[in-house]
Amino acid sequence: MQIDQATSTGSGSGSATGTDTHCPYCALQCGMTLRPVEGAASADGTSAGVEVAERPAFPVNKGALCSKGRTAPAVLASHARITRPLVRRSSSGELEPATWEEALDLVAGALERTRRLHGADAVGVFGGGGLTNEKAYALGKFARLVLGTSQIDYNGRFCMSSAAAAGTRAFGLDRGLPFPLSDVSRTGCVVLVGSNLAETMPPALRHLTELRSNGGTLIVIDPRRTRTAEQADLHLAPRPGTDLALALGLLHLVVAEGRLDQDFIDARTSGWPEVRSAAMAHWPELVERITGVPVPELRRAVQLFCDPENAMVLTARGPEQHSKGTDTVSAWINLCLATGRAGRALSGYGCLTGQGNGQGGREHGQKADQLPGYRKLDDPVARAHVAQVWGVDAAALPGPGRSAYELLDALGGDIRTLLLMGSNPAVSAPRAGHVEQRLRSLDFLAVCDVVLSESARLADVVLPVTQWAEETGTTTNLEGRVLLRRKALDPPAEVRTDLGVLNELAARLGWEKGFPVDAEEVFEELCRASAGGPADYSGMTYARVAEDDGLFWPCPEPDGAGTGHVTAHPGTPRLFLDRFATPDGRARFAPVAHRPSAEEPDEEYPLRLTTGRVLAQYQSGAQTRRVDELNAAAPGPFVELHPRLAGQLGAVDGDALAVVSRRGRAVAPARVTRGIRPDTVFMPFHWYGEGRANTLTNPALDPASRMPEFKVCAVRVELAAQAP
Ligand SMILES: Nc1nc2c(c(=O)[nH]1)N[C@H]1C(S)=C(S)[C@@H](COP(=O)(O)OP(=O)(O)OC[C@H]3O[C@@H](n4cnc5c(=O)[nH]c(N)nc54)[C@H](O)[C@@H]3O)O[C@H]1N2
Ligand SMILES: Nc1nc2c(c(=O)[nH]1)N[C@H]1C(S)=C(S)[C@@H](COP(=O)(O)OP(=O)(O)OC[C@H]3O[C@@H](n4cnc5c(=O)[nH]c(N)nc54)[C@H](O)[C@@H]3O)O[C@H]1N2
Ligand code: SF4
Ligand SMILES: [Mo]
Repeated sequence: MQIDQATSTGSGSGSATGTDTHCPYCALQCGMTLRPVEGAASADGTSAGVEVAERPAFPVNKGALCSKGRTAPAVLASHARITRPLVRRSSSGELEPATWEEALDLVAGALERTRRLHGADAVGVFGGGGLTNEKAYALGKFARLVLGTSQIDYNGRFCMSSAAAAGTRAFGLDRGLPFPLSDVSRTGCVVLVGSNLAETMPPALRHLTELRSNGGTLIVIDPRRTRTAEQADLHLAPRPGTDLALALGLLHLVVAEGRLDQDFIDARTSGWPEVRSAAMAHWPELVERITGVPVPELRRAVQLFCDPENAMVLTARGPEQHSKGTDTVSAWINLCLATGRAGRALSGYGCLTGQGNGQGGREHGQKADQLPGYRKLDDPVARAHVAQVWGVDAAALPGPGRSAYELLDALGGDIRTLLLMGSNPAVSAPRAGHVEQRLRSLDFLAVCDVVLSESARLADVVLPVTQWAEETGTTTNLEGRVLLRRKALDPPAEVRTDLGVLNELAARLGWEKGFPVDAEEVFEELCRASAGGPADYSGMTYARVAEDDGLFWPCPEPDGAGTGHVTAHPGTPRLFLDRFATPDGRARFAPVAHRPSAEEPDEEYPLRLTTGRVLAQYQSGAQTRRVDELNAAAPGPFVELHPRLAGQLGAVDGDALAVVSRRGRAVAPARVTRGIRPDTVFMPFHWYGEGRANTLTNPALDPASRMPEFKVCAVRVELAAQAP
């Protein structure tokens, strides 16, 4: 395998050879350098012949990496992955190796047949927020043009969609962080709502450590005393699903204690009077009763948040993955607006996006209601613009389709064939037992993946694709910073790129042109398609993105471009400093009130289950469960519970616990800790099998974002077996 030489941008990797690139996993998109190791790829398939070295010049992580990023090359090795197409021939019923010709013909044939027999909307497409911008763009274009289907959505719906909906509602624009992450260390107070950053983005922790050494304070809001909460000046531990009431209670105190920034409210917002009334209805004692957070702690939080000149609220999946996630984020934004902590340097609201391209993946058209450039699919102007870039009539573009869970729920019903690229819903979707059944009931399932995931195992055809280090492409990190991932080594011979797969399928379905294999060519088209949209990339090129540690969108083409006399747009690290992106430039308060979760505890199911992550596993575990070092650190699922609850069950650490919800039953060992509320249990969702957390979760959807309620459902817990 060949290492591309001399691609370093002077990042100070300390190595003459090596390729500067970015981690394949989370939204931090840590910079790293890939270097060849002696002897290149090993004959037994356990090494791909590269190792990760630090890249200290990249500002987001400054060389630091977590164990997942450091060990990512292990998944490049051939024994961890699929290296040949697989097809399920009816004669054997098993997945067997096949040629690309056979595999692609089968997929194209199934897509064509389903369209002919059942109509274009009987074909579904499911994408992922880990796909590069180019792939997300090409997948959306493939669905709308080649397949003509409206039925496309992606796993980002399960991720930050509630924050996106609330951000758009308030600011007219949704970009995870409206400022560079490094600003966090220079504000006065950071409120982290339901983020376990110490495990989910470890290198980001240094910005919080710096904040505190600069005299700032950290408030963490999490039902568990996580590693992140341990760093905090104040930890509030509400019941899962009560953040909306908590935020309203804090706003109530802000009003009651005369902490409003009336000048900011008057000058830069609209809609305050209704929100004020909603807050006044959430007095502290009521909020204590709903959330379980004592009134003195609420008062202390208001003090820490309001005393300094600047402050920030950052939300992650804790408050967002609820059937009221959008309103909950709105409540936190309301708090920022009422105190003037928005639209100013070093103050503001931000969402910590999740997946490697969680931001870009939601901008370029794989979402059910969206066209490239973060445009709306039902906006006639957007349709006309994108149709012109694609060389078709706007009337040819289908309308908006179903959201992720609704799409998965329709499999085997009116959706007969599915193309799955970049997600593993058999593990990660809510009510996963049902979703797995739906996947099995399809006429045809085609999966593009790098490994044989649990979802790929259900497929009729599996197409093996290249990984991060074997291909070039851009991602947009949690700050809205567009980055170039560079190809560092050649893939195994029989593996193709996702872009290559779409190109071949399109050609078989009559589209010889329009689906280039070259990522840079796709990026150029994506930039044109995004021109004038909210997420405008039109002033970007690969060369520009590769310089200066990336470019923040919006980055439009300057006026008079092409004349040779204009300066390129510098990108936009900080948004909203002069005006918000609403028609009148004002941020909009959203009148929201607390409501219960879709499923509250009762006699039969007396406890709340919440779910989340551990440091050493990533998402459905499809990739990280193939890395020995990570499995040693996080070998399997567990049920975290308080000693008091364990005592009631007669359980000790390591005993097998059965967690039962209205959807099903999961079994995993007990992990007893004082760091969790006694009325709540926690399970990580990285595993398949009897410990699969998503067997239990509730697919109740948020009305605005269509986000499922991953973070709370009612369960009972039983002792299944004592530890040997
Ligand atoms: N190690 C690792 N890192 C990852 C990932 C991974 O799978 N593994 N995935 C990446 C992705 S895609 C994402 S989206 C991010 C997610 O990053 P985070 O949002 O930090 O991760 P989670 O563990 O899902 O949830 C965070 C915390 O929310 C708390 N929580 C649960 N219910 C509630 C509630 O009702 N209210 C509040 N306030 N808190 C609650 C949980 O106890 C948990 O500690 O991580 C990214 N980074
Ligand atoms: N209970 C519970 N469930 C959750 C959550 C939770 O907090 N609790 N969080 C939700 C969130 S935030 C998220 S983001 C989802 C994520 O859940 P998934 O969508 O399942 O995410 P991954 O496990 O990252 O799956 C990505 C798949 O695509 C493959 N892949 C990686 N890169 C590429 C590529 O470039 N091309 C192709 N074709 N394939 C690729 C990987 O091998 C893997 O099989 O889970 C959600 N599910
Ligand atoms: S924090 Fe995220 S981007 Fe950084 S090394 Fe870990 S997984 Fe990769
Ligand atoms: Mo996510």
